[in-house]
Amino acid sequence: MSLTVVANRVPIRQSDDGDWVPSVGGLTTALLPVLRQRGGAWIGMGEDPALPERQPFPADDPDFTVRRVPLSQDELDGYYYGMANRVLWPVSHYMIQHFEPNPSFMETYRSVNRRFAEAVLDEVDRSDEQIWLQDYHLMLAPKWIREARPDVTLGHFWHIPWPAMEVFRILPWARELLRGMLACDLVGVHVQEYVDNFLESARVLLGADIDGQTVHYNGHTTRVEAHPIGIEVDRFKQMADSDEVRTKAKQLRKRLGTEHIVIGIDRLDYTKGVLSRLEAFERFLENNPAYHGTVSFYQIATPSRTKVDTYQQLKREVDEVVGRINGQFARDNWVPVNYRYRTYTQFELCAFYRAADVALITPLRDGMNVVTQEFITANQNGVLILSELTGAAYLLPEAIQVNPYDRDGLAASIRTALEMNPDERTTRLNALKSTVEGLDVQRWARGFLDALHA
Ligand code: GDG
Repeated sequence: MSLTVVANRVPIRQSDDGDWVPSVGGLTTALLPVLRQRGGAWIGMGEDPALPERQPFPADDPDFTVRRVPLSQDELDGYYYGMANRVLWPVSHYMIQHFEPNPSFMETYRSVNRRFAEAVLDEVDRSDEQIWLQDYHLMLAPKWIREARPDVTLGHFWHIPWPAMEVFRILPWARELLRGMLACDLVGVHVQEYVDNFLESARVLLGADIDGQTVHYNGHTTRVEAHPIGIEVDRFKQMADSDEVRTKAKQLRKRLGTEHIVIGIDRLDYTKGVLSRLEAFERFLENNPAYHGTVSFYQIATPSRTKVDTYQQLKREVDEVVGRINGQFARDNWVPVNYRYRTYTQFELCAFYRAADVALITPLRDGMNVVTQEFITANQNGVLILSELTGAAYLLPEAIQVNPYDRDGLAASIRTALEMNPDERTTRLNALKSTVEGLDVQRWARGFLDALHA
């Protein structure tokens, strides 16, 4: 049975010598082997104008087709920068202060989703086809695909939180968006809380019948299931154990020169809690003078959605807080906060994971958060401080769990982590490692596709 994957982005990029090669990322790694084995297509918006509209892949002996849906600047502004980034993202993360309900965003989102649906219909010709859509960019496409092809199997995986019904209904187009999703046979989310929220949204907003985790609406049935995503565990293990990463980690520890290293690694996004984390570290320094000179906090913030005003504003605020903390606490031989606003390679990230004594992963909301899993896999004896407002928190009870809005609690947890005895560190980290091994991303993809087939 062939497979069509539909995602915002395509899974390939052009290498320096002009070949099309797989891009880096969990989703690509999980799904390319399936597509290569089964054949089919991957449809995405493909921002690179060099990519032909239909690119057989691999070029020399193709197994499947990469199909680009070319978007104009106006389409990109309305569908991606508008509806996806300024409407669906903030509302799903309960951050409605960033929500901009501009009707023209929704209008463009409709037409772009229709173009994705048309591309799917153009690629799909066999009736035993499975179609798997990804994420909040594509809520309406399922409905148009279903109308034209009642026979295909349609799945959708939602990578961010599905918010509580009372928050979801803030969207002026909540019902229309839900109806789009309910054209699917299977909707996947990371954890049971999001399943329950989705079911409640369908029940209250559309009057759908709910039977267990199945929604009956308008003559169609949709199952809603939790399929928590994982990472490429083996590859991260190998990277973390490589000589390159070991050496880099040692160099980093030497360069910082402090007894303890605390890290934070995120896309610079207001949902990731970078600002409140810095403020908690500041509180930790205020409350614990004995630790001055002994702890370095290394925060990597990867540039993200830089065209959106709120992200530019956040960057300015982070710059300011970092300056304030270092201005107040730094000494000639100690800089408390090392802040980097740039992108690193995965090898470099692994060196940070490996060098760290403590990872501070404190989003204000996060669907899952896979940086958590990368740290657990790459690190050898560190402590994880994890926000209880992440999907990951449901799966990882052995982390020190914190409320990211509780500055004092977060500051206190840093001290608890630094003072945890080695046995407890090891016991907790081993338990976390065994959970993360079970979440492997290949297994996630197989699990979802098997459920879709069932
Ligand atoms: C969405 C949901 C859910 C970061 N900086 C660099 C870099 N990264 C990589 C990390 C990690 C990934 O980006 C970020 O993953 P997250 O899970 O933290 O978050 P989102 O991007 O918001 O993803 C999230 C996820 O989908 C999967 O379903 O977990 O909840 O929001 O892999 O390592 N990678 C490289 N350089 C960097 O500088 N190479």
